[in-house]
Amino acid sequence: SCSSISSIGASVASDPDSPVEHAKKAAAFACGDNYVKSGQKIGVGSGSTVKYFVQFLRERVRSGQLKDIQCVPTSFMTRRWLIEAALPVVDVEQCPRLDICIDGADEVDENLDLIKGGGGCLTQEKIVQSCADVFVVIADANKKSTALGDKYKVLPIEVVPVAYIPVQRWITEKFGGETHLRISSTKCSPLITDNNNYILEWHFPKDIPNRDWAAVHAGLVGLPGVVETGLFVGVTSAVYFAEHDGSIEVRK
Ligand code: ABF
Repeated sequence: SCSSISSIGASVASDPDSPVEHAKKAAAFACGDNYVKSGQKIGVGSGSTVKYFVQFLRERVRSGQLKDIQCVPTSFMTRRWLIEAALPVVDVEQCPRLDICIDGADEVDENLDLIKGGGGCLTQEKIVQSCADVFVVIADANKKSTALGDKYKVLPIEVVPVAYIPVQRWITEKFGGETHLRISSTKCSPLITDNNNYILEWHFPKDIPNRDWAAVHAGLVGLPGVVETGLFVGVTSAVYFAEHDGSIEVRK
């Protein structure tokens, strides 16, 4: 490998032998075996569960079971993982139509609506998902919730830097709740996304009218300076949940 990025691999949890990590790997491989075929153009999401999906792709390509795939990453780090795995990497400029996209999530409700963006890559994730005919999620079982917000608590929103203060004001005025700027892990500066923007964390009110997340998303992206939200509503075909007893629950 010619990688010079020392942190590759850092997003897989500290103990790769834990039951949870084994379950995440099993879910990623089961999902891959069910959905991925030779010749496909594949959107590859972000996060520690998707890292196992990259491992799946590498193993199946190396064994010759999977041929002629092309992969479109949803983040800088996923792109590095794909390159390190010697998998063919393209982008949506070359491949605006994808057969499938497989990604993680921070929260999955009973309608398979999602909150994403804990890793800050929500805009590219949304673009790649929107290019794909089929979108499937792989997630740890603890991401399941009955109502969005029960688990992850905040909605990540990508915003153009110059607008972050007015957008915070508009969100509170229109929708209530509280919004904070996501700070980088150094705690000295805002987190900068792959698109050179900021992330706002919206602690939204519990009483979203009719839980109409599509309307909330539309209202938010209508605010000047908002680039994208971590709401993925009505786009998920199936979720592969990694249960901690090692089994997999598939919801469609
Ligand atoms: C991406 O990675 C996200 O949208 C979500 O924030 C996160 C999930 O990561 P993990 O699989 O590590 O829980 O898919």
